[in-house]
Amino acid sequence: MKRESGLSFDPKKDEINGIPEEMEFLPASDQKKLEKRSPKETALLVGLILGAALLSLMIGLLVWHFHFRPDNTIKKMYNGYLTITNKQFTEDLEDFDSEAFKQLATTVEQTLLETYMGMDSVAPHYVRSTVTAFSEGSVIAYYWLECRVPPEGAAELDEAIRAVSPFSGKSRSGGTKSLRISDLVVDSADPRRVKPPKDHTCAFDLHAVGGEMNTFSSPGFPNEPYPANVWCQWVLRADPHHVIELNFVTFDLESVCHNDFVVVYDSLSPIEKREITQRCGLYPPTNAFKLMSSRNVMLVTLMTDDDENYPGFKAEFRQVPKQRQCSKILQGSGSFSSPYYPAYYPPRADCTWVLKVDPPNHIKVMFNVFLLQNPDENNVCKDYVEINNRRICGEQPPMVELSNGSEMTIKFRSDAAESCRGFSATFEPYDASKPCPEEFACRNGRCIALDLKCDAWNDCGDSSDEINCKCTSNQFRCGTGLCTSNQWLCDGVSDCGDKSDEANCECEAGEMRCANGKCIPEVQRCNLVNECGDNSDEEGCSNTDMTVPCSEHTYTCKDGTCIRKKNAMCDGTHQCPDGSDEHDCNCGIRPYKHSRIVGGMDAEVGEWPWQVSLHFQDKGSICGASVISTRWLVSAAHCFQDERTIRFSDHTTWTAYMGLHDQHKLDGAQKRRLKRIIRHENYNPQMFDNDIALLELDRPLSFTSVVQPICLPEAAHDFPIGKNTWITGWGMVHEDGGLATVLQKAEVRIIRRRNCNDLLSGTVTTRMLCAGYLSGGIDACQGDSGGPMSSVEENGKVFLAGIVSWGDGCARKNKPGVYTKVSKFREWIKGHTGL
Ligand code: 4AZ
Repeated sequence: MKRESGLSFDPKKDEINGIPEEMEFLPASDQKKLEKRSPKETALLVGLILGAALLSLMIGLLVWHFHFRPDNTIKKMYNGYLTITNKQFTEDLEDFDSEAFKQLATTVEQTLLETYMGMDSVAPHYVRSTVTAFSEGSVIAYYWLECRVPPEGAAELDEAIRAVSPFSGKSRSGGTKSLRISDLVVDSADPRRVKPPKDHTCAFDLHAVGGEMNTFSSPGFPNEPYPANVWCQWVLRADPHHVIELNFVTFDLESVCHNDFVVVYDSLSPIEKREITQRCGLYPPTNAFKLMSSRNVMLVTLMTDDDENYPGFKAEFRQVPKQRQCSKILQGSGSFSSPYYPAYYPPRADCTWVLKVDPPNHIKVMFNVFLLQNPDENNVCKDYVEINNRRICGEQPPMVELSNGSEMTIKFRSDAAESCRGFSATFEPYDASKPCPEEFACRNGRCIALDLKCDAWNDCGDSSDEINCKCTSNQFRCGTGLCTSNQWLCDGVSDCGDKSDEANCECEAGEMRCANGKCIPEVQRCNLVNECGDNSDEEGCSNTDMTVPCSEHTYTCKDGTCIRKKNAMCDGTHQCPDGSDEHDCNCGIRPYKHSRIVGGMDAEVGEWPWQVSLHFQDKGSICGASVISTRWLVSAAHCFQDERTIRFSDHTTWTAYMGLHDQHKLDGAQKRRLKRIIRHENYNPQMFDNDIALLELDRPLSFTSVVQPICLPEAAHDFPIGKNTWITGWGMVHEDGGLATVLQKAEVRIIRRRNCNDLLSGTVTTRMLCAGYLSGGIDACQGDSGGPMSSVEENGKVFLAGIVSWGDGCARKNKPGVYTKVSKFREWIKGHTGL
């Protein structure tokens, strides 16, 4: 190996007659003695002196080289695995203390050394490789590779190492033993994720037993938090021809993944290309994740930093026989799904389904759940379903696909990393000449009632029911050719889809026109918030001073100054000179992580931790409420309005349940009685105006992962028209249906009050908010009253925008739900509770 030290010593250079030029001779003190020395002796003496000088120079150089020379190289770690095709896996290769392990590891390490040292681009930087494990198939060897390289050469080395395929197809001889090697995968490793190969602390080898469930957990679980700065790993193994199913039963780590995290690999090498998932934070039992390996090994790693240690995790795993074939021919009708659904699909899945029905019928395929990995930055699907020559990935709402004949082929592929929940689908034959008997056939395969065609609502989901319609006199023709109701013109929401219903609108007094046609309050110009959506309200602003004269569009700080940014409270940035906009912000937090699945459906445990169920006597849940502090709830006044024989206003008749998910499991909830009910003094039982009440609890609550307070909006907090918010409750699931047992959630859009009043005969006051879908179908209903309308703000904090109040029936077309506008009651709440 050649090393450039920067200094060199060449004895031939600068010498005069074999003596270095810089060498001086001492003056002779005793001429006689000198004269007595023979020339031979003198030469010997000079030679000795010279030799000693040379030796000390060499030693000095060596000492400098190894101790003091600045090392300008960095350590680079790689990990990978390779397949040895001419060896058979034996059980003792699982044990790194066994002779078999040591012998084969030495041979593989020797082979790796020869290979890397044989590569010009790698050899100068190679330090060592270490085999860490073996697994079945024939034998897979997992290893670390360590290099040292100057920083500027690191990228080149990465490239060279990634490109290594020196073994493929070739036989290499390692002394007397020869290894036939194929399938080499290697990649650079994040230095933080590098556990020294010989570090066996917090390292576990677990082999699944029969079909039994095996458990393991993070150190200390559940009695104490996991330790700081640990690097733990669990090697999970199954018998041949099996795969591993891993389920995290409890999962509670720090919420910032950069600090503490768990990574699961479809390999025994912690190689990024084989990463199934990386997780941190807190997961509710309703969002537990079950992962599958593609072979009979899996690696789980836990890394923690030096602060904020959480309880950790408990996991279960078992072996399941490997699905030999996921490809199938299916006849008539039936269902199919991604492998192991609803567990996450395994990496490297490759399935083809051929569906056949009796001709002349065609095939209708309905995907009910569709959750695949998102496409990459170039919009290319990494995992996908291929149907009708299209590759579909990511998260999709329920969708229908139609065949062109009586046979159809559907493919599913997953890559080697990052799996997801998968999909589930059903199929059936249909008569292509009459795809929807007595109904309208949407282009996307849906069937809808005939009277929904050309009603200015996108009932199909793909707008195919609103194409080629004649717009009536109360309808507007969009740029897209669709018709929309005149009343949605200029309401700040693009109903047409191309904003043509929002162009050429007159703005009201005190409003400004954005470049995209939207109207916003003039005072929102230059407030550092992009209210227009196209940033035109924030362009050309010179005045960056946030303090302005107070108005209903400004935020008032504790010190009395006002700032332009309306929704400044708890938005995560300090704007008030006194910092008061970020005080008291311990609210609107959801400790649990939730899945991406949305829609009008079951909530997850802890998804709405401020939701309260109010039980009246033994009649069960009849109203909802929201937690706003350890002692106070907010609800609707009309829930506490006496009827002829029933005293709803009597606080002793009510029980409040917090942290409740399922009405059949009251035991797990925090149960409180009411000490006091404060109905708004101006509550109007005829008009439902001022429909708000405060409930004081008999005992304070404890905040947990399923019980948390929601943030109260300031008087000037703006929930803009068109914003999507969430409503939740155990109310009736249909207008004349039964109550829900599991908490339900639905997403509704805020509607302009003027438009809402047109639909609800002018009964919507300024203390009310309208929300819903005018096409109907999604709404709050009886039993949801008093419950929260939750608005998730930009920084993820959740604010109580409204309280479920009233409506004309439930989920009817053109009859949005009406909610108490909480911001109007901020001072009233403060006056009664001090909050
Ligand atoms: C109710 O009776 C009720 N569609 C609440 C909300 C709505 C309708 C009725 C809104 O409590």
